Amino acid sequence: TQEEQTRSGLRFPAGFAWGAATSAYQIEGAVHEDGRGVSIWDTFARTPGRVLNGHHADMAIDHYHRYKEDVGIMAELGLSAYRFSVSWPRVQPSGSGRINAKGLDFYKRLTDELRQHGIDPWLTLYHWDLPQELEDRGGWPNRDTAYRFADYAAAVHEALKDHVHTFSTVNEPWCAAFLGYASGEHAPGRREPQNAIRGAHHLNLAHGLSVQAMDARRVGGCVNLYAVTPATDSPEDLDAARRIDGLQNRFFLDALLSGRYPEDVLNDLPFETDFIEPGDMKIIKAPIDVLLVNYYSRFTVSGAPGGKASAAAAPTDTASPWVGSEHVSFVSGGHPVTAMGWEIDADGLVEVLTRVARDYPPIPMVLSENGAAFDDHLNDGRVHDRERQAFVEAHLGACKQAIEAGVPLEGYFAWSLMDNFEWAWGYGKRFGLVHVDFETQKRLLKDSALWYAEIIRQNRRHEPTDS
Ligand code: GBH
Repeated sequence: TQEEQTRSGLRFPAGFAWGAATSAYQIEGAVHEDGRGVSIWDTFARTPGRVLNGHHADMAIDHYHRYKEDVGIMAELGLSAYRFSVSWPRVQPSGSGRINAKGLDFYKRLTDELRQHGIDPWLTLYHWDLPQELEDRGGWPNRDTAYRFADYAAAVHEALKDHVHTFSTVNEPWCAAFLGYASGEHAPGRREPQNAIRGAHHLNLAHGLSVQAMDARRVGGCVNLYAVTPATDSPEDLDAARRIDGLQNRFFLDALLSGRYPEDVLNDLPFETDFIEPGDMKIIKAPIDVLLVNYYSRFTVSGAPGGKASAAAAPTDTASPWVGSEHVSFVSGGHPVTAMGWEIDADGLVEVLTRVARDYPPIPMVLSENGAAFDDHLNDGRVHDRERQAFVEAHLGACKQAIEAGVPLEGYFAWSLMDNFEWAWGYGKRFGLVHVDFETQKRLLKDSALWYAEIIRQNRRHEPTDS
C-alpha cells in the first residue's frame, strides 16, 4: 500500500504541521507601493559593496502581486502551514505613530487566501526589515526601539487576530544583532561590538514586550540554534565551544525560557552590561506557547589560532560577529557542505532539539526553518535537486528521531518555499523548493518539492479531519 511505501519511514504523528517559510523583504518586492516606508535593507542594498553584485529586492520575486499564484503552489504541495513575515515599514512606514491600512490589507488578503486553501498562517512580526527612521534614531542599540516594536506588534495583532492563530516575534535575534551591528554582513552594516550586545538585549526585550502587548491566542519566539563541537578536547577548544554555544544558543534560550543571561557569557564580554535594567529579564521571560527553532548546521570550533573567523566565507567585507570571543576559529568538522559552505549535519539537529527539551522548562517546538542552497540546474523544465531532497529527508529523519526521544516537536517548515533574495548574497544563492526565474518570475516545482509533496500527502491521508 501507499502507506507502507512512505519512503524512508517518514511517518509523523497526526496534526504535525507540514510547512514552508519565507520572509517579507526576501520575496515581496513592491517596495514603493501602497505607502510602504523605507527599511534598513532598502538602504543597505542600495549601498555599494554591501550586497553581492549590487542586488536589491525592489522587485524580489514579486510575491506582493503574485501571492495568489504562490498560495496555489502551497496548496499543490499540500502544505498545512505557511510561515511568512510582515514588513514593519509596510504596516507602519516610519516605525512609530501612523499605521498604514493599505499595508495591513495585503496581509489580510494573503491570510484569507491561505485559509481558503486550508493552510494555517504562521505570522512572524520581524524578519530584519527595521524601518529606516528607527535606525536613524539609533536602531536596535537604542532601547526605545523595543517599545516601538511592541506598539507595532499590538497593531498587527489587533488587525489580524481573526486571521492568524500563531504569532511569532523576532526571527533569529542572533542574526539581527550580531550580523547587523558586529560583523556588518547584514543591515544596517555597523561594526560596533558593544552596540551589538545592546541590540541583542533590546531584541530580546522587544520579544517580551510584544508578547505582553499582543495577548495572542498562540505566541512564539524564534531562535537559530547550532550544534557546537570543540575541534579537540584541549582546554582551549572546550572553552571556544563554551563561548560560541553561549553566544549563539544559550544567550537567547536562557533569556526567553529561563529569564536570565548565562553568567559565563556576560563575563566574557569586555564591557559593562548596565543596559540590562531591573525587571527586563522578567519581561523577556513572558510566557510563550511555542518555540520556533531554525536549524542549518553545526560549528566545529577551536581556541587555537589559525582557523577561519567564521563558519563560512561572507560575500562581502565583514568583521567577526562573535563579540568578546573574536579569537575563536572555525574549522572543518569533516561533513559535506552546501553551496553556502555550511556543513550538512542532521545529527546536530537531534542534538539541538533534545538539548532544549532536556535543559529548559517544557515547551512545544517547531522546526521553523531548515534547508540548503545548492547549485541548481534547470534542464528541460526540471530541476533535479537530489542534494536538497537528501538534505530535507535527513533532517526530517532527525525530527522523527527527536520526537521518538520525547521532544515535543509539532511541525517542520522548509526554508524556503521559493528561491528568493538571499540577503548579502543577493540572488546568487537558491534555497527554494520551488525554482524562480528572476527575470520572468516564472515558478517551477523542483524535484525536492515534488518529493516533499509526496511525503506530506502520505502523512496527511491518515489525518482524521483533513480538509
Ligand atoms: C536564515 O538564517 C534566515 O532566517 C533566512 O532569512 C535566510 O534566507 C536563511 O537563513 C538562509 O541563509 O559564518 O559564523 O557568521 C540562517 C542563520 C546564521 C546562517 C549565521 C549563517 C553564519 C554564521 N544564519 N550563519 S558565521
